[in-house]
Amino acid sequence: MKKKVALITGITGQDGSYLAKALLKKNYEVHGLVRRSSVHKWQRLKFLQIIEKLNLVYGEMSEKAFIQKLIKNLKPDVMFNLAAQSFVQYSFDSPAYTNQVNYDAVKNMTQCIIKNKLDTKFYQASTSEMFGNTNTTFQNEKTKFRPVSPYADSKLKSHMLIKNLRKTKNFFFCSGILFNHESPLRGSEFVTKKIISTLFAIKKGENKILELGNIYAKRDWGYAGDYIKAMMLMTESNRPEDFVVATGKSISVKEFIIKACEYLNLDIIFRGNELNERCYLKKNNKLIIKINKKYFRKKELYSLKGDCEKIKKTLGWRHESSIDDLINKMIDGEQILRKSNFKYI
Ligand code: NAP
Ligand code: F7E
Repeated sequence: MKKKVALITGITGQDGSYLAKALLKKNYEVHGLVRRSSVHKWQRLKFLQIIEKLNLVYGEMSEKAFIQKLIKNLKPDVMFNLAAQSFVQYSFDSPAYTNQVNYDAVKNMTQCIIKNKLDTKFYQASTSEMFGNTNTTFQNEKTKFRPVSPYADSKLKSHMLIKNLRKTKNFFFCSGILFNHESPLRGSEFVTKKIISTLFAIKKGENKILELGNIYAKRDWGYAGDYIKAMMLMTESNRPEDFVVATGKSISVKEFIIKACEYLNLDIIFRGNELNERCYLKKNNKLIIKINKKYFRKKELYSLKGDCEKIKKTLGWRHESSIDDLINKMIDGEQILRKSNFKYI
């Protein structure tokens, strides 16, 4: 039987690499777009031992003609658009670039599918950031969007484009509104990875201080492996729809730290408040965490908690890993990554 062809943009990222592995396991022919850089940044693909099984092509998301030619020639059965300038904080300083990668490229790709009447199922990586600061405890597909960052603005534009094109043009375009999902392969600037890798180093006796911004922000953190399954279910379905993907539980950055320290057996105490809040090891009063203004955002999204009843009922998806499982996986993963000499540079 002919293999199904999948195209992943952002294949070198956290989600792209796990998704590529999962699709290969399902016997897909997997193609991936990678951008050129002066050093290869394919560490995740190497770590997952899948590089040789992939068809990788160099390209830049903002090159309209190139991207359209790639899709037109390959005619993938399914396409996962995961490439993005995905770091919220960076988007405040680079809004135009963020919009180019996160929105203009989506316009170009969907235009190509429509113009060439392709049967390609198109998955768009939407995000809980689009909700912004809502006044609802839980956010679902019906919640009003109030984005607070250029990243969220760009993603919301793509989300609405996908919704409108699905309605008016009748193509298989869908979006997953994914809440934060993490893993040992999470990018090093995101808060969970930053916390786990620094605390792990401190546990190993390294002399490090973790510097953070707003530790009272709350997020609904899930395990990336579970969220990849949701993306696949959405594209395997017969009907294109948008779905919220979340765990339904939310904790603060500070609570995440406390849980990680429990798992690492680090006995800690917090003292002080606001910019002077600090965290010490109880046994020797050693400072291990302090607040640094530079990690605060121009506008903060204070709290998110997802209601994913729709995907549970419609596609039977549910998360398997709890927040505690996620933290355990990230800490155990840190050990494995260190042993295999995994580095992001
Ligand atoms: P990630 O680790 O930051 O990966 C982003 C990917 O996009 C990388 O492969 C990156 O390439 C690629 N990319 C960025 N700019 C590009 C450009 N101009 N041209 C070509 N490729 C480019 O992100 P992730 O966490 O896997 O997230 C995947 C997608 O889901 C993103 O669209 C993100 O916005 C969205 N999302 C993520 C979460 C989450 O919690 N993880 C939640 C909701 C939505 P390099 O490796 O070369 O940098
Ligand atoms: O921040 C606070 C920060 O950068 C989480 C992306 O995948 O998920 C991610 O976006 C929270 C924020 O993730 C630091 O202010 C405190 O409130 O890990 P983050 P994010 O901004 O939620 C969404 C769903 C996406 O779509 C995005 O692509 O933690 N925080 N101190 C900090 N954050 C960072 N990065 N660094 C700190 O030192």
